[in-house]
Order: sequence, then structure tokens, then C-alpha cells
Amino acid sequence: MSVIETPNGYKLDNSGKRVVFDPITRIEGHMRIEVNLDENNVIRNAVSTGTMWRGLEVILRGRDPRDAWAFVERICGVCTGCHALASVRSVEDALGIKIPPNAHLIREIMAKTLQVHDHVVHFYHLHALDWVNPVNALKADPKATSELQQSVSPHHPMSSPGYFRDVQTRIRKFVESGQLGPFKNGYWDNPAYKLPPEADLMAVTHYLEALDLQKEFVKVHTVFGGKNPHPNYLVGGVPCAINMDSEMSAGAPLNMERLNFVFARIQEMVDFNKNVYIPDVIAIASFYKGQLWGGGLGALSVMDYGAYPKVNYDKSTDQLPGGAILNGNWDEVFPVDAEDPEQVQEFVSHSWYTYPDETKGLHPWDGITDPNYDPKGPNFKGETNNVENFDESAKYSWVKSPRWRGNAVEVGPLSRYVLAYAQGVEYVQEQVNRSLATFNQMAGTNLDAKTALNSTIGRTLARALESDYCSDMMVDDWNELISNIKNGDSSTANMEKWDPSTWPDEAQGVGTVAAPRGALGHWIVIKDGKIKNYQCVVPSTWNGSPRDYAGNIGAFEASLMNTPVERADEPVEILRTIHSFDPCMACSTHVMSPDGEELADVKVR
Ligand code: NFE
Ligand code: MG
Repeated sequence: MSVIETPNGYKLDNSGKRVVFDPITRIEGHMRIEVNLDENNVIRNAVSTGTMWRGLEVILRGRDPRDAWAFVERICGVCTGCHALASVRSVEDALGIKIPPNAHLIREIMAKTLQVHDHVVHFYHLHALDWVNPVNALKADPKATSELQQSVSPHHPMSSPGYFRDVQTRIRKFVESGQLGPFKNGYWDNPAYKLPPEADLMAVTHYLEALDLQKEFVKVHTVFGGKNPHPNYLVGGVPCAINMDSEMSAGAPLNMERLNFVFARIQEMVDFNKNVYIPDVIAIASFYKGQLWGGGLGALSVMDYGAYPKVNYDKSTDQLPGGAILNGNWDEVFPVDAEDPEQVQEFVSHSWYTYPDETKGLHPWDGITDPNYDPKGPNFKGETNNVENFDESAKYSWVKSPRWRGNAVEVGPLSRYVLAYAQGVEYVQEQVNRSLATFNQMAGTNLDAKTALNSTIGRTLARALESDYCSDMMVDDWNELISNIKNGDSSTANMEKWDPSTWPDEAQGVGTVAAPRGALGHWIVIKDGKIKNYQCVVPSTWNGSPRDYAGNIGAFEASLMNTPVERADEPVEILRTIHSFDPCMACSTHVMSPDGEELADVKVR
């Protein structure tokens, strides 16, 4: 093929060597990346494929809308709870149900806890090994590691030479046993790893600290929602009662002891974000300062619905305001309305689904989920699913292609941070500017916010900053909740419209959530008390989307374009950039190959 220029400005050239990575590991779900490398090992064409299908939207048809949250919550155990939240919001929107302030605050604390938990686990347990070499940590001097720790984060209490020596001994035993466990099969001799041993030891130590703490964070969900993963939700409010006089016991109402327990977990999140997570991201980034690729749509074409209103039902009080920015013009933020059929549309011209007219996108209220697995590729012989290369001019993914007014946009913490920065949110501007100043000082660079953020590292930093912001916001939410209760308001649910006899014959609604990976929306159509149509448009669907009808490539694909690769058979750079989105293909397709057939040869490294 000759070079194709996409409407969103990328020059795709598939003439060079085609390399297939399948599966992409350390993500949720099943995903494949194909790239073409030119003679200098620079990526000149990128193809992103979701290789699983699940069908939850189809399962929901004909069910009780009040039960939908419990089904859709099982789309994913990673962003657990966010689908349930989007679902109850969509039903409440359709039926005109307003939840009490306490229910709003409890839902906010649960959503922000999810954000912190998901971001911390993503950075330390899914993403860090793209940057951090645990084998190299064996060469570190524990005393120098302690000095490094104290210089990047003076307030973190665990920083003595003895502490790092103990961790190093644990890693050495691990390595000498020959059983590397989660650290097996890394590309540990690849020159793309740049950290000095002390930074590697510091980061691996925090990997272990984060592993311990994350199981504490999620206890917030168990207090308010009974369990984690998949805490309980309720149309009309939250399924927990408040009674300050109650005794502690399983199933008892929330009392002060439980609320203080929640506050202690929030404080742990605040401390970890400020003293460990953010300093680690900045310190690690400073050693990769020359590698600012991976932006793609990144900080340039972004979208979010807006989240975390100070006052519920008042979008103008969103602490992370929504909007859309196109082509890097931060001076113009377009308003976003999930209900507008012209704005949010899903295309399937390159996805394994059928629409009556695939030249057009469909708004989710009119959305169709009609699977049509039809792999095409140069080596596809018609009797096997073993496709060597997909043909990106045909259908090539289970992921649909959502677009905002026809534009491919990126969603996620970076998008929310660009939108908040551009719209003057002081907390965010201060956080970004301060982190950037520290980074520039450590790296000896002078980058501005747009340049720095429009990169793989920028995407990773934005996630850490969002985690920090969420933990601070939760302190406010908690205080407000306590103050409401002290003022005599213990209401947690509005059950006025629980009975379907109070519902109109037909209604439709939308629920949006700032999910950890980006903008999440659920659209519901209710008829005669049952679900007539249900569509989820999920963050990783936006980011992992294949080409649309007009030929725009999606955010994963765009982010890989023009990245130089150190070794063609060791895709560290590809993993870095793709992992920086924290892809979740279980969410993005929410719809497995029906017969469970193998879609491609899988080599796990
Ligand atoms: Ni399965 Fe999810 C998030 C949702 S997918 S993780 O965040 O919604 O992008
Ligand atoms: Mg969907």
C-alpha cells in the first residue's frame, strides 16, 4: 500500500516489517497490537485489536432496570463499581429520581476510592515494570537508595538504609531461587531501561508497599457496599443505613466507628499519593526525559463528561469539568452533552458487528449490538481463525469506534487533566505546574505543560495527580457527610419511585462516570417496566477503537505512531505507551468468541 493520510492527520505506511504482539500482557482482557516498522525501527502504522466478545448489553434486554447495575458491574472486576454507578445513574435519569445528599457523598467516596485503588495498582503492579528493572535493583547501594528516597520524598517514613537492605535481600532470594514470579520474562537486558540501581530498588520497594496498602484502600467499599470487588448499589441511593447509636456488627447500620475507619483509609490514600506515588512518577520520569513520545491524541484531542460535582445535579460545580478539545487548541473547550445524538456515536465499519448502514455512527440510545465475526487478512484461508495479520482496511476488532462529533478523541485521567487545566481549575493547575517544575529541575529541562503532558509519561503523571486530587476531595466529602449526619440527616435513599407502577410507559436516560480509564456512559431505554435497549460506551472502547468509517485512527493507534523502538522483537516501548492508558479490554468489548476459539497464535513473553 502507499501512504494513507488519515483525516486526523496521521501518515500510515504499512510497507515496512509487520510485527504482531498478542497478547499484550499486564492488562485486563485480551488485546493485540500489530505495527509496521520502517528501516530505522520507527513505528509507521499501528493496528489495535480487541480479541474478545462478551455480550452483556444483549443479556440485559427484557430485564428489570433496577437489576441492571448487578449485571453490568460484572463487565469488569478492575474498575469495579463504576459500571454499577453509571447504571443506577442512567435509571435515575430516565425515571427522574433524585438521590439524597448523603447517598451522593457515599457514592462519591466509593468512586474516588476506586480511582485511587485502580491508579495505584495500575502504576505499581501493571505499568512500573515497563520502566523499572527489579534485577538491576540488586546492584543498588541501600545507603544511596535511602538518600535518594529522602531527597524525592522527605516525608515518607520508610526510608532507612536498613529498610532498603531488607527489601534487597528479599529480592535477591527471589532471583537466586530462579522463580521470578511476576518479574519473569521481562526484557531486563534491554538498553531501553534507564534507571540507576538505586531508583530501581526504591521503586520495587514501593511496589511491595503498594501491594500491602491497596487491600486496605478497598475496605471503604466493604463498609458502604458490603464487599469488593462488586460492591452493592441501589437505584435511588445507597444500600446502607446510618445510625450513630448502632452497635458494631455485620450488617449493622453505619456508625461513627465505621465512618472513622473510612477516614483512616482516606488518610492512608492521601499520604501514599503525596509521599510515594507522585514523587516516584516524577523521579522515574526524570530518567526518561529524552523520551517524550507516545502522546498521539494525548493532550490534543480529548473528551470527558465532567465529574465530581460539589453540589449534586449541578454540572457547573464539577471539580473535574467536562468538555472536548480538538487538535491541541486548549483555548477552545466545546461543551459535551451525552444525550445529543450528534455528539456521541459509535461506528462499526472496522468492528465485528453489523449495522444496517455502516457509513453512519449510532447514538447509544439507538445503538445496535449485532456481532459479526469476520476476520480478514492476507493469511486467512476461510477455514481457520488463525490470522497472521489482520487487514485493517476491513473489520479487525471486537471494539466499536466511538467518536465525538465524528472526531477520534482520547479519554482518561490525562484528558480530564487537560480539560481542567485549560478551564482554569486552580487545584489542577497548581498540581501540574508544581510537578512540572520538579521534573524540569531534576531532568535539567524546560518543558511547558502541553509538551510534557502530550506523551506516555504525561499520561502516567496525570493518573498520579488525579489519584492525589481524589484523595483530597474525599476528605471534603467525608467531612460533609459527618456534618449532615450531625445535623440530623441520616437519609441514604429515595424510594418514592421504586415501584414500577409509578413509572411512565417509556423513558430513556443516561448515566456518566469518570471511570479510572476515562469517560464512561451507560444509555438505557425502558419500555413497560423492562429494559428495551442498553448500551455502554466505555473508556477503553474510545481509546482502543479501530479506524472509523472516515478512516480516523483511535487513541492507542495514534499514540504508537512515529515511536522509535530499541529492539524490534522486544516491545518495551509499545508496552510503555499502551500500558500508560491502562487498557481494559473486558470493559471495552463488554460483549469471547462465542465458541471460545483461538483467534491467533499466542506467544507470551
Ligand atoms: Ni475494566 Fe473500565 C475503567 C470502565 S474500561 S476497567 O476505567 O468503564 O475502560
Ligand atoms: Mg458498548
